[in-house]
Amino acid sequence: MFKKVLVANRGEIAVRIIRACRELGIDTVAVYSEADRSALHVRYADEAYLLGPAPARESYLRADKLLEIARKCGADAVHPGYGFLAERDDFAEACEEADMVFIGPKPSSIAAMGDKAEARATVIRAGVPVVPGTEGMGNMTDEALLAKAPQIGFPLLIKATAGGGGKGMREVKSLEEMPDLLQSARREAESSFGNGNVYLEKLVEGARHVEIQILADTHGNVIFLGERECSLQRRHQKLLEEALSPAVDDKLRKAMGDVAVKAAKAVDYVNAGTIEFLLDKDENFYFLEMNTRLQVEHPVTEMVTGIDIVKEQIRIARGRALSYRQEEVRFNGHAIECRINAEDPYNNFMPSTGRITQSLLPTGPGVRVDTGVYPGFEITPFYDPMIAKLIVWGETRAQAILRMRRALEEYRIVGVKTNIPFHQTMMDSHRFMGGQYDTRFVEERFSMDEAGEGKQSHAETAAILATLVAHRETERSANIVNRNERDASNWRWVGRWERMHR
Ligand code: MV4
Repeated sequence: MFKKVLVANRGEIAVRIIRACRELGIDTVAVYSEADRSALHVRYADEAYLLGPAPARESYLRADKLLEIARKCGADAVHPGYGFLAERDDFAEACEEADMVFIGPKPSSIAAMGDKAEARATVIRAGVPVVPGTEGMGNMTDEALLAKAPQIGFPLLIKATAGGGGKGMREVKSLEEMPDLLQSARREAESSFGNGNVYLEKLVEGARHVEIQILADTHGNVIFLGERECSLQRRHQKLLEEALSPAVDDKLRKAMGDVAVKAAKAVDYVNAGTIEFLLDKDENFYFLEMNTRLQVEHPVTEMVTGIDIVKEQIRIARGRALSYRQEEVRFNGHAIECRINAEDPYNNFMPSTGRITQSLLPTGPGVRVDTGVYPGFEITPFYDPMIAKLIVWGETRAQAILRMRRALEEYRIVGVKTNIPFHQTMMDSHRFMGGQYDTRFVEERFSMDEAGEGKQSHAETAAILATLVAHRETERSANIVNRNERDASNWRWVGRWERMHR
Protein backbone atom coordinates (compact mmCIF):
# COMPACT_ATOMS: atom_id res chain seq x y z
CA MET A 1 0.00 0.00 0.00
CA PHE A 2 1.12 3.56 -0.56
CA LYS A 3 1.90 5.41 2.66
CA LYS A 4 1.82 8.91 1.22
CA VAL A 5 0.35 10.37 -1.99
CA LEU A 6 1.23 13.80 -3.36
CA VAL A 7 -1.78 15.42 -5.04
CA ALA A 8 -0.43 17.50 -7.94
CA ASN A 9 -3.56 19.60 -8.41
CA ARG A 10 -5.90 22.13 -6.82
CA GLY A 11 -9.62 22.80 -6.32
CA GLU A 12 -12.39 20.24 -6.19
CA ILE A 13 -10.39 17.43 -7.81
CA ALA A 14 -7.56 17.75 -5.28
CA VAL A 15 -10.17 17.53 -2.51
CA ARG A 16 -11.79 14.52 -4.22
CA ILE A 17 -8.45 12.68 -4.37
CA ILE A 18 -7.58 13.56 -0.74
CA ARG A 19 -10.94 12.11 0.36
CA ALA A 20 -10.25 8.80 -1.41
CA CYS A 21 -6.78 8.60 0.17
CA ARG A 22 -8.13 9.40 3.63
CA GLU A 23 -10.69 6.59 3.37
CA LEU A 24 -7.92 4.22 2.29
CA GLY A 25 -5.69 5.25 5.22
CA ILE A 26 -3.13 6.96 2.98
CA ASP A 27 -1.46 10.23 4.05
CA THR A 28 -1.75 13.13 1.63
CA VAL A 29 0.49 15.98 0.56
CA ALA A 30 -1.04 19.10 -1.01
CA VAL A 31 0.82 21.63 -3.12
CA TYR A 32 -0.45 25.15 -3.66
CA SER A 33 0.21 28.48 -5.31
CA GLU A 34 0.29 31.86 -3.61
CA ALA A 35 -3.36 32.38 -4.66
CA ASP A 36 -4.36 29.11 -2.95
CA ARG A 37 -2.81 29.54 0.53
CA SER A 38 -6.23 29.17 2.18
CA ALA A 39 -7.71 26.73 -0.35
CA LEU A 40 -9.71 23.71 0.84
CA HIS A 41 -7.26 21.14 -0.54
CA VAL A 42 -4.51 22.73 1.57
CA ARG A 43 -6.68 22.50 4.70
CA TYR A 44 -7.75 18.88 4.09
CA ALA A 45 -4.30 17.42 3.33
CA ASP A 46 -1.95 16.12 6.03
CA GLU A 47 0.90 18.31 4.75
CA ALA A 48 1.05 21.21 2.30
CA TYR A 49 3.88 22.93 0.43
CA LEU A 50 4.05 26.19 -1.50
CA LEU A 51 4.95 25.84 -5.19
CA GLY A 52 5.22 29.47 -6.26
CA PRO A 53 3.27 32.46 -7.63
CA ALA A 54 -0.35 32.26 -8.80
CA PRO A 55 0.17 31.69 -12.56
CA ALA A 56 0.00 27.93 -13.28
CA ARG A 57 3.24 28.10 -15.23
CA GLU A 58 5.04 29.19 -12.04
CA SER A 59 3.19 26.78 -9.70
CA TYR A 60 1.02 23.80 -10.70
CA LEU A 61 2.98 23.23 -13.93
CA ARG A 62 6.39 23.17 -12.18
CA ALA A 63 7.14 19.44 -12.56
CA ASP A 64 10.66 19.91 -11.12
CA LYS A 65 9.38 21.53 -7.90
CA LEU A 66 6.59 18.99 -7.50
CA LEU A 67 9.03 16.09 -7.67
CA GLU A 68 11.46 17.80 -5.34
CA ILE A 69 8.67 18.23 -2.75
CA ALA A 70 7.52 14.63 -3.30
CA ARG A 71 11.05 13.34 -2.68
CA LYS A 72 11.68 15.52 0.39
CA CYS A 73 8.42 14.60 2.12
CA GLY A 74 8.75 10.90 1.37
CA ALA A 75 5.71 10.45 -0.89
CA ASP A 76 5.60 7.18 -2.80
CA ALA A 77 3.02 8.16 -5.43
CA VAL A 78 1.71 11.20 -7.31
CA HIS A 79 -1.91 11.72 -8.41
CA PRO A 80 -2.10 14.33 -11.19
CA GLY A 81 -5.91 14.84 -11.25
CA TYR A 82 -7.04 16.42 -14.54
CA GLY A 83 -5.55 19.36 -16.47
CA PHE A 84 -2.11 20.77 -15.55
CA LEU A 85 0.39 17.86 -15.83
CA ALA A 86 -2.13 15.00 -16.06
CA GLU A 87 -1.55 14.22 -19.75
CA ARG A 88 2.13 15.04 -20.03
CA ASP A 89 4.03 11.86 -20.85
CA ASP A 90 7.29 13.57 -19.85
CA PHE A 91 5.89 14.21 -16.35
CA ALA A 92 4.74 10.58 -15.97
CA GLU A 93 8.22 9.55 -17.10
CA ALA A 94 9.93 11.94 -14.65
CA CYS A 95 7.83 10.49 -11.78
CA GLU A 96 9.02 6.98 -12.66
CA GLU A 97 12.63 8.16 -12.82
CA ALA A 98 12.22 9.70 -9.36
CA ASP A 99 10.91 6.32 -8.07
CA MET A 100 7.49 7.81 -7.58
CA VAL A 101 4.42 5.89 -8.80
CA PHE A 102 2.43 8.00 -11.28
CA ILE A 103 -1.25 7.21 -10.60
CA GLY A 104 -2.22 6.99 -14.24
CA PRO A 105 -1.25 5.28 -17.48
CA LYS A 106 2.23 4.52 -18.79
CA PRO A 107 4.08 7.41 -20.50
CA SER A 108 3.96 5.47 -23.80
CA SER A 109 0.12 5.24 -23.65
CA ILE A 110 -0.21 8.96 -22.91
CA ALA A 111 2.09 9.78 -25.85
CA ALA A 112 0.33 7.36 -28.23
CA MET A 113 -3.07 8.98 -27.54
CA GLY A 114 -1.67 12.53 -27.28
CA ASP A 115 -0.98 12.75 -31.01
CA LYS A 116 -4.55 12.60 -32.34
CA ALA A 117 -3.54 11.50 -35.86
CA GLU A 118 -1.33 8.75 -34.47
CA ALA A 119 -4.12 7.72 -32.07
CA ARG A 120 -6.50 7.33 -35.04
CA ALA A 121 -4.02 5.19 -36.95
CA THR A 122 -3.41 3.01 -33.86
CA VAL A 123 -7.08 2.36 -33.08
CA ILE A 124 -7.94 1.71 -36.75
CA ARG A 125 -5.45 -1.17 -36.70
CA ALA A 126 -7.35 -2.53 -33.66
CA GLY A 127 -10.66 -2.46 -35.57
CA VAL A 128 -12.10 0.70 -34.01
CA PRO A 129 -14.44 2.76 -36.27
CA VAL A 130 -13.26 6.32 -37.05
CA VAL A 131 -14.64 9.09 -39.27
CA PRO A 132 -13.04 8.83 -42.76
CA GLY A 133 -10.02 11.13 -43.09
CA THR A 134 -6.28 11.27 -43.62
CA GLU A 135 -5.42 8.33 -41.38
CA GLY A 136 -2.11 6.58 -41.84
CA MET A 137 -0.58 9.32 -43.97
CA GLY A 138 1.78 10.77 -41.37
CA ASN A 139 2.42 14.50 -41.17
CA MET A 140 1.11 16.06 -44.36
CA THR A 141 1.99 19.19 -46.32
CA ASP A 142 -0.74 21.60 -47.45
CA GLU A 143 -0.36 20.25 -51.00
CA ALA A 144 -0.98 16.67 -49.84
CA LEU A 145 -3.95 17.74 -47.68
CA LEU A 146 -5.50 19.74 -50.55
CA ALA A 147 -5.05 16.74 -52.86
CA LYS A 148 -6.70 14.35 -50.38
CA ALA A 149 -9.61 16.64 -49.38
CA PRO A 150 -11.89 16.00 -52.42
CA GLN A 151 -11.67 12.23 -51.82
CA ILE A 152 -12.86 12.71 -48.22
CA GLY A 153 -15.55 15.16 -49.42
CA PHE A 154 -16.93 18.41 -48.02
CA PRO A 155 -17.80 19.62 -45.48
CA LEU A 156 -14.74 18.42 -43.61
CA LEU A 157 -12.79 19.40 -40.52
CA ILE A 158 -9.16 20.41 -40.18
CA LYS A 159 -7.93 19.24 -36.76
CA ALA A 160 -4.66 19.75 -34.91
CA THR A 161 -2.72 16.53 -34.25
CA ALA A 162 -1.66 17.90 -30.84
CA GLY A 163 -5.28 19.05 -30.43
CA GLY A 164 -8.20 18.50 -28.14
CA GLY A 165 -10.71 21.05 -26.98
CA GLY A 166 -11.43 22.29 -30.49
CA LYS A 167 -8.24 24.41 -30.69
CA GLY A 168 -6.88 24.57 -34.22
CA MET A 169 -10.13 23.07 -35.55
CA ARG A 170 -11.67 24.54 -38.75
CA GLU A 171 -14.78 23.59 -40.70
CA VAL A 172 -14.17 23.59 -44.47
CA LYS A 173 -17.10 23.82 -46.88
CA SER A 174 -15.18 23.88 -50.18
CA LEU A 175 -11.72 23.40 -51.68
CA GLU A 176 -11.49 27.12 -52.50
CA GLU A 177 -11.59 28.24 -48.88
CA MET A 178 -9.28 25.47 -47.68
CA PRO A 179 -5.79 27.05 -48.15
CA ASP A 180 -6.63 30.03 -45.89
CA LEU A 181 -8.25 27.79 -43.27
CA LEU A 182 -5.24 25.46 -43.28
CA GLN A 183 -2.99 28.42 -42.59
CA SER A 184 -5.09 29.75 -39.70
CA ALA A 185 -5.55 26.27 -38.18
CA ARG A 186 -1.79 25.68 -38.28
CA ARG A 187 -1.13 29.09 -36.75
CA GLU A 188 -3.58 28.48 -33.89
CA ALA A 189 -2.22 24.95 -33.27
CA GLU A 190 1.34 26.29 -33.27
CA SER A 191 0.54 28.99 -30.70
CA SER A 192 -1.59 26.69 -28.50
CA PHE A 193 0.51 23.51 -28.60
CA GLY A 194 3.83 24.51 -30.19
CA ASN A 195 2.96 22.08 -32.99
CA GLY A 196 1.30 23.17 -36.23
CA ASN A 197 0.58 19.70 -37.64
CA VAL A 198 -2.98 19.06 -38.80
CA TYR A 199 -5.08 16.22 -40.28
CA LEU A 200 -8.48 15.98 -41.95
CA GLU A 201 -11.75 14.28 -41.04
CA LYS A 202 -15.15 14.26 -42.74
CA LEU A 203 -17.56 16.44 -40.72
CA VAL A 204 -20.26 14.48 -38.90
CA GLU A 205 -23.20 16.84 -38.42
CA GLY A 206 -25.72 16.84 -35.57
CA ALA A 207 -23.93 14.18 -33.55
CA ARG A 208 -23.91 13.59 -29.84
CA HIS A 209 -20.77 13.42 -27.75
CA VAL A 210 -20.84 10.15 -25.85
CA GLU A 211 -17.83 8.82 -23.93
CA ILE A 212 -17.07 5.44 -22.37
CA GLN A 213 -15.29 5.15 -19.02
CA ILE A 214 -12.82 2.28 -18.85
CA LEU A 215 -10.64 0.79 -16.11
CA ALA A 216 -7.56 -1.32 -16.87
CA ASP A 217 -5.23 -3.06 -14.42
CA THR A 218 -1.63 -4.24 -14.79
CA HIS A 219 -2.83 -7.86 -15.13
CA GLY A 220 -4.45 -7.33 -18.54
CA ASN A 221 -8.04 -6.87 -17.29
CA VAL A 222 -9.95 -4.07 -19.03
CA ILE A 223 -13.59 -3.25 -18.24
CA PHE A 224 -16.01 -0.48 -19.25
CA LEU A 225 -18.31 1.36 -16.83
CA GLY A 226 -20.90 2.48 -19.35
CA GLU A 227 -21.17 5.86 -21.01
CA ARG A 228 -21.59 9.52 -20.19
CA GLU A 229 -23.65 11.87 -22.36
CA CYS A 230 -21.59 15.05 -22.76
CA SER A 231 -23.29 16.89 -25.63
CA LEU A 232 -24.32 19.90 -23.54
CA GLN A 233 -21.32 22.14 -23.95
CA ARG A 234 -20.46 25.66 -25.05
CA ARG A 235 -17.27 26.53 -26.92
CA HIS A 236 -15.92 23.04 -26.15
CA GLN A 237 -16.48 23.51 -22.42
CA LYS A 238 -18.85 20.88 -21.06
CA LEU A 239 -21.64 22.29 -18.88
CA LEU A 240 -23.73 19.26 -17.94
CA GLU A 241 -23.17 15.51 -18.14
CA GLU A 242 -25.46 12.51 -17.66
CA ALA A 243 -24.97 8.83 -17.01
CA LEU A 244 -26.25 6.90 -18.74
CA SER A 245 -27.00 8.58 -22.10
CA PRO A 246 -30.68 8.91 -23.05
CA ALA A 247 -29.56 8.03 -26.60
CA VAL A 248 -27.87 4.70 -25.83
CA ASP A 249 -29.66 1.38 -25.27
CA ASP A 250 -28.20 -1.85 -23.86
CA LYS A 251 -27.17 -3.20 -27.25
CA LEU A 252 -25.42 -0.01 -28.35
CA ARG A 253 -23.76 0.30 -24.90
CA LYS A 254 -22.25 -3.16 -25.26
CA ALA A 255 -21.06 -2.39 -28.81
CA MET A 256 -19.46 0.92 -27.77
CA GLY A 257 -18.00 -0.63 -24.62
CA ASP A 258 -16.37 -3.48 -26.55
CA VAL A 259 -14.85 -0.97 -29.01
CA ALA A 260 -13.60 1.23 -26.13
CA VAL A 261 -11.87 -1.79 -24.56
CA LYS A 262 -10.22 -2.55 -27.92
CA ALA A 263 -8.97 1.05 -28.19
CA ALA A 264 -7.51 0.90 -24.67
CA LYS A 265 -5.82 -2.43 -25.35
CA ALA A 266 -4.32 -1.01 -28.56
CA VAL A 267 -2.08 1.28 -26.47
CA ASP A 268 -1.50 -1.20 -23.63
CA TYR A 269 -3.57 1.03 -21.37
CA VAL A 270 -3.44 0.85 -17.57
CA ASN A 271 -5.55 2.85 -15.03
CA ALA A 272 -8.73 4.91 -15.64
CA GLY A 273 -9.35 6.36 -19.09
CA THR A 274 -12.11 7.64 -21.34
CA ILE A 275 -12.81 6.96 -25.00
CA GLU A 276 -14.72 9.80 -26.69
CA PHE A 277 -17.13 8.99 -29.50
CA LEU A 278 -19.35 10.91 -31.88
CA LEU A 279 -22.76 9.21 -32.05
CA ASP A 280 -24.86 10.13 -35.10
CA LYS A 281 -28.65 10.01 -35.57
CA ASP A 282 -28.46 6.53 -37.13
CA GLU A 283 -26.58 5.15 -34.11
CA ASN A 284 -23.26 4.99 -35.96
CA PHE A 285 -20.42 5.81 -33.59
CA TYR A 286 -16.90 6.95 -34.32
CA PHE A 287 -13.78 7.18 -32.15
CA LEU A 288 -12.74 10.82 -31.58
CA GLU A 289 -9.93 10.64 -29.05
CA MET A 290 -8.93 9.06 -25.76
CA ASN A 291 -8.50 11.05 -22.54
CA THR A 292 -5.71 9.38 -20.60
CA ARG A 293 -6.74 10.78 -17.20
CA LEU A 294 -9.46 10.97 -14.56
CA GLN A 295 -12.18 13.26 -15.92
CA VAL A 296 -14.15 16.13 -14.39
CA GLU A 297 -17.42 14.27 -14.97
CA HIS A 298 -16.36 10.91 -13.43
CA PRO A 299 -18.89 11.26 -10.53
CA VAL A 300 -21.95 10.55 -12.72
CA THR A 301 -20.45 7.16 -13.55
CA GLU A 302 -19.69 6.57 -9.86
CA MET A 303 -23.32 7.36 -8.96
CA VAL A 304 -24.85 4.82 -11.38
CA THR A 305 -22.28 2.03 -10.89
CA GLY A 306 -21.44 2.47 -7.19
CA ILE A 307 -17.75 2.18 -8.14
CA ASP A 308 -15.27 4.66 -6.62
CA ILE A 309 -13.11 5.44 -9.66
CA VAL A 310 -10.38 7.26 -7.71
CA LYS A 311 -9.98 4.36 -5.27
CA GLU A 312 -9.79 1.98 -8.24
CA GLN A 313 -7.06 4.20 -9.74
CA ILE A 314 -5.01 3.90 -6.56
CA ARG A 315 -5.62 0.15 -6.37
CA ILE A 316 -4.50 -0.27 -9.99
CA ALA A 317 -1.37 1.84 -9.40
CA ARG A 318 -0.44 -0.46 -6.48
CA GLY A 319 -0.51 -3.40 -8.87
CA ARG A 320 -3.73 -4.95 -7.58
CA ALA A 321 -6.35 -6.51 -9.86
CA LEU A 322 -9.59 -4.61 -10.60
CA SER A 323 -12.25 -5.05 -7.89
CA TYR A 324 -14.92 -5.82 -10.50
CA ARG A 325 -15.33 -8.12 -13.46
CA GLN A 326 -17.30 -6.82 -16.45
CA GLU A 327 -20.35 -8.92 -15.55
CA GLU A 328 -20.34 -7.41 -12.04
CA VAL A 329 -20.75 -3.87 -13.41
CA ARG A 330 -24.43 -2.98 -13.02
CA PHE A 331 -26.19 0.29 -13.73
CA ASN A 332 -28.67 1.62 -11.24
CA GLY A 333 -30.78 4.75 -11.82
CA HIS A 334 -29.66 7.96 -13.49
CA ALA A 335 -27.15 10.68 -12.56
CA ILE A 336 -26.76 14.28 -13.76
CA GLU A 337 -23.88 16.65 -13.10
CA CYS A 338 -24.11 20.44 -13.45
CA ARG A 339 -20.79 22.24 -13.57
CA ILE A 340 -21.14 25.35 -11.42
CA ASN A 341 -18.93 28.05 -12.93
CA ALA A 342 -18.14 31.54 -11.65
CA GLU A 343 -19.46 33.25 -14.79
CA ASP A 344 -22.43 35.35 -15.87
CA PRO A 345 -24.89 33.43 -18.08
CA TYR A 346 -26.75 36.68 -18.84
CA ASN A 347 -23.58 38.33 -20.15
CA ASN A 348 -22.09 35.88 -22.64
CA PHE A 349 -20.76 33.65 -19.82
CA MET A 350 -18.19 36.26 -18.84
CA PRO A 351 -15.94 35.01 -16.01
CA SER A 352 -16.82 36.48 -12.62
CA THR A 353 -14.16 36.93 -9.93
CA GLY A 354 -14.24 38.09 -6.30
CA ARG A 355 -14.66 36.81 -2.77
CA ILE A 356 -17.41 34.30 -2.02
CA THR A 357 -19.18 35.88 0.95
CA GLN A 358 -21.94 33.30 1.44
CA SER A 359 -22.45 29.76 0.22
CA LEU A 360 -25.32 27.43 1.09
CA LEU A 361 -24.86 23.98 -0.41
CA PRO A 362 -27.76 21.74 -1.42
CA THR A 363 -27.89 18.45 0.49
CA GLY A 364 -30.45 15.74 1.13
CA PRO A 365 -31.26 12.45 -0.60
CA GLY A 366 -29.35 11.73 -3.80
CA VAL A 367 -27.31 14.96 -3.81
CA ARG A 368 -23.49 15.22 -3.99
CA VAL A 369 -21.47 18.43 -4.22
CA ASP A 370 -17.77 18.28 -5.10
CA THR A 371 -16.24 21.70 -4.49
CA GLY A 372 -12.97 23.34 -3.52
CA VAL A 373 -14.40 26.65 -2.32
CA TYR A 374 -16.12 27.91 0.84
CA PRO A 375 -17.33 31.31 2.21
CA GLY A 376 -14.33 33.65 2.46
CA PHE A 377 -12.45 32.11 -0.46
CA GLU A 378 -11.49 34.41 -3.31
CA ILE A 379 -12.06 33.41 -6.94
CA THR A 380 -9.12 34.72 -8.99
CA PRO A 381 -8.76 34.83 -12.76
CA PHE A 382 -5.72 32.51 -12.69
CA TYR A 383 -7.53 29.18 -12.96
CA ASP A 384 -10.55 27.47 -14.44
CA PRO A 385 -13.90 29.14 -13.50
CA MET A 386 -15.44 25.84 -12.31
CA ILE A 387 -16.02 26.21 -8.55
CA ALA A 388 -18.23 23.17 -7.89
CA LYS A 389 -19.91 20.16 -9.40
CA LEU A 390 -23.50 19.51 -8.37
CA ILE A 391 -24.32 15.86 -8.93
CA VAL A 392 -27.68 14.20 -8.33
CA TRP A 393 -28.90 10.64 -8.55
CA GLY A 394 -32.48 9.51 -9.21
CA GLU A 395 -34.16 6.16 -9.83
CA THR A 396 -35.10 7.40 -13.28
CA ARG A 397 -33.90 10.24 -15.52
CA ALA A 398 -37.11 12.17 -14.80
CA GLN A 399 -36.60 11.86 -11.04
CA ALA A 400 -32.99 12.99 -11.43
CA ILE A 401 -34.16 16.11 -13.32
CA LEU A 402 -36.71 16.96 -10.60
CA ARG A 403 -34.05 16.44 -7.94
CA MET A 404 -31.55 18.64 -9.81
CA ARG A 405 -34.20 21.34 -10.05
CA ARG A 406 -34.71 21.15 -6.28
CA ALA A 407 -30.97 21.17 -5.56
CA LEU A 408 -30.34 24.17 -7.84
CA GLU A 409 -33.05 26.07 -5.94
CA GLU A 410 -31.37 25.31 -2.61
CA TYR A 411 -27.93 26.40 -3.84
CA ARG A 412 -26.98 29.93 -2.77
CA ILE A 413 -23.67 31.56 -3.69
CA VAL A 414 -23.09 35.24 -2.89
CA GLY A 415 -20.05 37.24 -4.00
CA VAL A 416 -19.57 35.97 -7.53
CA LYS A 417 -22.03 35.44 -10.37
CA THR A 418 -22.61 31.80 -11.28
CA ASN A 419 -24.20 29.84 -14.11
CA ILE A 420 -26.85 28.34 -11.77
CA PRO A 421 -29.61 30.22 -13.68
CA PHE A 422 -28.37 28.57 -16.90
CA HIS A 423 -28.80 25.12 -15.36
CA GLN A 424 -32.24 26.05 -14.00
CA THR A 425 -33.34 27.14 -17.46
CA MET A 426 -31.91 23.90 -18.87
CA MET A 427 -33.89 21.79 -16.37
CA ASP A 428 -37.06 23.53 -17.64
CA SER A 429 -36.18 23.02 -21.30
CA HIS A 430 -38.61 20.66 -23.00
CA ARG A 431 -35.90 19.43 -25.34
CA PHE A 432 -33.65 18.62 -22.42
CA MET A 433 -36.50 16.83 -20.65
CA GLY A 434 -37.12 14.80 -23.78
CA GLY A 435 -33.40 13.96 -24.03
CA GLN A 436 -33.48 15.46 -27.51
CA TYR A 437 -30.22 17.34 -27.89
CA ASP A 438 -26.86 17.21 -29.65
CA THR A 439 -23.60 19.17 -29.43
CA ARG A 440 -25.14 22.23 -31.17
CA PHE A 441 -28.03 22.58 -28.71
CA VAL A 442 -26.58 25.12 -26.24
CA GLU A 443 -25.05 27.39 -28.86
CA GLU A 444 -27.72 27.20 -31.57
CA ARG A 445 -31.10 26.30 -30.04
CA PHE A 446 -30.99 27.30 -26.41
CA SER A 447 -31.74 30.71 -24.96
CA MET A 448 -31.86 31.97 -21.38
CA ASP A 449 -35.23 33.68 -21.99
CA GLU A 450 -36.95 32.00 -24.91
CA ALA A 451 -40.69 31.45 -24.37
CA GLY A 452 -41.61 27.82 -23.90
CA GLU A 453 -37.99 27.01 -23.10
CA GLY A 454 -38.08 27.81 -19.43
CA LYS A 455 -40.19 29.83 -17.02
CA GLN A 456 -42.81 27.25 -16.08
CA SER A 457 -43.60 26.38 -12.47
CA HIS A 458 -42.21 23.41 -10.60
CA ALA A 459 -45.69 21.88 -10.66
CA GLU A 460 -45.82 22.10 -14.45
CA THR A 461 -42.37 20.55 -14.86
CA ALA A 462 -43.31 17.83 -12.40
CA ALA A 463 -46.45 17.14 -14.45
CA ILE A 464 -44.49 16.81 -17.69
CA LEU A 465 -41.91 14.54 -16.14
CA ALA A 466 -44.44 12.44 -14.23
CA THR A 467 -46.24 11.81 -17.49
CA LEU A 468 -42.97 10.89 -19.21
CA VAL A 469 -42.21 8.46 -16.38
CA ALA A 470 -45.70 6.93 -16.52
CA HIS A 471 -45.47 6.73 -20.31
CA ARG A 472 -42.14 4.91 -20.16
CA GLU A 473 -43.40 2.52 -17.46
CA THR A 474 -46.45 1.62 -19.57
CA GLU A 475 -44.21 0.97 -22.53
CA ARG A 476 -41.82 -1.12 -20.55
CA SER A 477 -44.63 -3.41 -19.44
CA ALA A 478 -46.18 -3.50 -22.90
CA ASN A 479 -42.75 -3.85 -24.50
CA ILE A 480 -44.08 -3.08 -27.95
CA VAL A 481 -41.82 -0.39 -29.36
CA ASN A 482 -38.09 -0.12 -29.89
CA ARG A 483 -35.99 2.65 -28.38
CA ASN A 484 -36.07 4.99 -31.38
CA GLU A 485 -39.83 4.93 -31.64
CA ARG A 486 -40.12 5.34 -27.90
CA ASP A 487 -37.96 8.48 -27.95
CA ALA A 488 -39.99 9.90 -30.81
CA SER A 489 -43.24 9.26 -28.99
CA ASN A 490 -41.89 10.91 -25.82
CA TRP A 491 -41.04 13.89 -27.90
CA ARG A 492 -44.47 13.88 -29.53
CA TRP A 493 -45.99 13.85 -26.06
CA VAL A 494 -44.00 16.91 -25.01
CA GLY A 495 -45.12 18.67 -28.21
CA ARG A 496 -48.75 17.91 -27.42
CA TRP A 497 -48.31 19.23 -23.87
CA GLU A 498 -46.79 22.44 -25.20
CA ARG A 499 -49.69 22.99 -27.65
CA MET A 500 -52.23 22.37 -24.88
CA HIS A 501 -50.68 25.09 -22.74
CA ARG A 502 -50.20 27.78 -25.38
C1 MV4 B 1 -15.79 16.31 -34.86
C2 MV4 B 1 -17.10 16.80 -35.05
C3 MV4 B 1 -17.77 16.42 -36.19
N1 MV4 B 1 -17.16 15.62 -37.12
N2 MV4 B 1 -15.24 15.51 -35.80
C4 MV4 B 1 -14.65 18.99 -31.10
C5 MV4 B 1 -13.48 18.88 -30.18
C6 MV4 B 1 -12.77 17.62 -30.51
N3 MV4 B 1 -12.61 16.81 -29.33
C7 MV4 B 1 -13.58 16.93 -31.54
N4 MV4 B 1 -14.70 17.79 -31.85
C8 MV4 B 1 -15.54 17.48 -32.86
N5 MV4 B 1 -15.06 16.64 -33.80
C9 MV4 B 1 -15.91 15.19 -36.88
N6 MV4 B 1 -15.32 14.42 -37.81
C10 MV4 B 1 -17.64 17.63 -34.07
C11 MV4 B 1 -16.86 17.99 -32.97
C12 MV4 B 1 -17.49 18.87 -32.04
C13 MV4 B 1 -17.75 18.47 -30.74
C14 MV4 B 1 -17.39 17.21 -30.27
C15 MV4 B 1 -17.64 16.83 -28.99
C16 MV4 B 1 -18.29 17.71 -28.14
C17 MV4 B 1 -18.66 18.94 -28.57
C18 MV4 B 1 -18.40 19.34 -29.87
C19 MV4 B 1 -18.78 20.61 -30.30
C20 MV4 B 1 -18.50 21.01 -31.57
C21 MV4 B 1 -17.85 20.14 -32.44
